[in-house]
Amino acid sequence: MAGIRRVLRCGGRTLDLSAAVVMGVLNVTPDSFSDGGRFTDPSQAVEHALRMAEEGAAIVDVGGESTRPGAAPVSVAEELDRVVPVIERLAGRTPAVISVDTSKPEVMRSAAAAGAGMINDVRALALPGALAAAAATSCAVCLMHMQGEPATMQRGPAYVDVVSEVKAFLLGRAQACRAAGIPDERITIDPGFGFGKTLAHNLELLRRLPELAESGIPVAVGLSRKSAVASLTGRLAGDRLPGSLALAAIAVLHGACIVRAHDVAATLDAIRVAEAVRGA
Ligand code: 8Y7
Repeated sequence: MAGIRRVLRCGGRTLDLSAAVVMGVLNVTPDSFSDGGRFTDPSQAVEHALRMAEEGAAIVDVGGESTRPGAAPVSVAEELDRVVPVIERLAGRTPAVISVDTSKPEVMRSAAAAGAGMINDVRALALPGALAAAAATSCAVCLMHMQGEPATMQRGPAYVDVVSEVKAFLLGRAQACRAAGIPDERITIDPGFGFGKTLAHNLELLRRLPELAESGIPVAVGLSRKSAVASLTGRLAGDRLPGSLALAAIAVLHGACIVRAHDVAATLDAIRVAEAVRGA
């Protein structure tokens, strides 16, 4: 894993990625599919975020737009209304980096002004104005791959070689970020498990994750409670933790250094085990 960058600049904070970290999921949507971590009341959302930070989350990812397959789009006003009050109340109350899960330039700007240090975009800053909006902040960015759009992405996703296509897309977006003035120290990439991918695609991406990691750009993954876990274990939504932990451990063993997860303490344990096996 030589050549892996070890720091990430997130606004005023610098994250040390020499050991993998957890990004805790905070959904402030009324319709997110996985029940745990869904909060519509801002003070409850803040409490949950602080709890995740106490459990060891280095990042808390605040999302106001559901990207579940088939989810309805959310207006800019509605999304701002959901995430900004939470970010404002969290800022200064936690050492964790506050991430905003959004694709909208207006939300990126307002979230950064409210104290966010990271922008997590499932559309990899591809919406008009998003690249410039992110560049104008000092936030880190997480560029995620998705084939299609949430409403239709699980209808027959297809690739010739899923790993090389995802990798080429992400490296292209990283290059677009650099061209827009976002330095390497602020860029991370994510293959987007479950976003326009069959179970076979997800498994191949996980098996060949070292090919993404060898780019030298820090790799983030989100596998927590996803349908891949249900497919592999036959479990219902509330019973996906063991499968999620196994996938998190494998991802870290294969070079991931940010793990987006709902269950922070348990995921950190899995990461520590995987880090020990991987070696320094
Ligand atoms: C991911 C994500 C979701 C992921 C990154 C869910 C917002 C679906 N998944 N962001 N967001 N990576 N970077 O299951 O895999 O949480 S939403």
